Amino acid sequence: MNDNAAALAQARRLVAAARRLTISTGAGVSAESGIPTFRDALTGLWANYDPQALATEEGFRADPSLVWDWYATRRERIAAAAPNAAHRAIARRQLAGGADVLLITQNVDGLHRRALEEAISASTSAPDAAAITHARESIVELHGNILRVRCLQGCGPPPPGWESDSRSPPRCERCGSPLRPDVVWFGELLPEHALARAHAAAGECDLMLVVGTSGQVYPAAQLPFIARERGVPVIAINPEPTPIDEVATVVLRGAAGAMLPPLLA
Ligand code: BV8
Repeated sequence: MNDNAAALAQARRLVAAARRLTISTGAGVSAESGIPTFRDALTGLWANYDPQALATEEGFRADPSLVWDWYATRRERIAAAAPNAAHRAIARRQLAGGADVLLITQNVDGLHRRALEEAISASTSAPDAAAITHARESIVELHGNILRVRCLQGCGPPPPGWESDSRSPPRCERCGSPLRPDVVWFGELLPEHALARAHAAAGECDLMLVVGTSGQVYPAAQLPFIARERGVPVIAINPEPTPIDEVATVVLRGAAGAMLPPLLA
């Protein structure tokens, strides 16, 4: 048996034995949907900009139209994209019962939610309403969601909608400030509730699956280390080596879309 086949067999045994499975995903899970990861070379206009400079409040205040346009371009790509085999394998697992699944994602593209809704609609075994509600509530978007906006001044709740085709930020109807993407920028605190749920998931799971993340961005990158310190097995899936391999019980060297369907079937 080659290394990956042996690793997959070991990982499948761990998944079969798990009762509280936490899955932590990064941009690599959306790569096969055509959504560029952060470390991919940014194409076109963005080739000259560092996402860690654009994805900041300072970057937005310095040039609101440039940053708003970057997010508008990303929203357009996401609208044209579809969940891939990795998202679908996770969504099926969320509905399958057996292990309780908590999905913690760094991704802001909403593709896990779309995959879950598609799995619910396509499900022939009609999961019961409680399982569907539980699955929908078990997706934690650590860094927000690019499809939502909020007032830059935070004067009130996010508006229900906005002119999405504007190439510069629309204004808040209450206070006139620019609207901003409802995502967590570098240098900003994560939503307290989301971070608390992620830490609880790492502290209570009996297996952690980490997929498609370079493990560079904190505090998300901390999660597998928290699990490992508790003696909980960690499975890492990535075509490239990352710091997470240091704490992984099993490393599946490959694409999420290829590895997750056989692992989670
Ligand atoms: C915070 C939303 C308190 C916006 C994002 C020094 C040391 C440690 C930490 C810090 C430090 N200085 C500053 C910090 C804190 C900072 C941080 O971690 N910086 C890093 C860069 C060092 N963190 C923060 O600011 C966080 N807030 O800590 O508040 C604080 C404040 C100030 C100072 C200290 C503390 C907020 C972080 C959230 C930022 N917002 N997104 C937007 O999207 O526009 S982050 C964004 O980038 C993503 O959400 C994601 O988190 C990250 C990208 O990481 P990945 O998802 O891993 O993607 P990446 O491209 O890196 O890698 C893709 C991987 O996929 C690769 O490994 C590749 O091999 C693999 N892959 C490719 N194809 C596939 C695949 N895998 C599987 N299948 C495939 N097909």
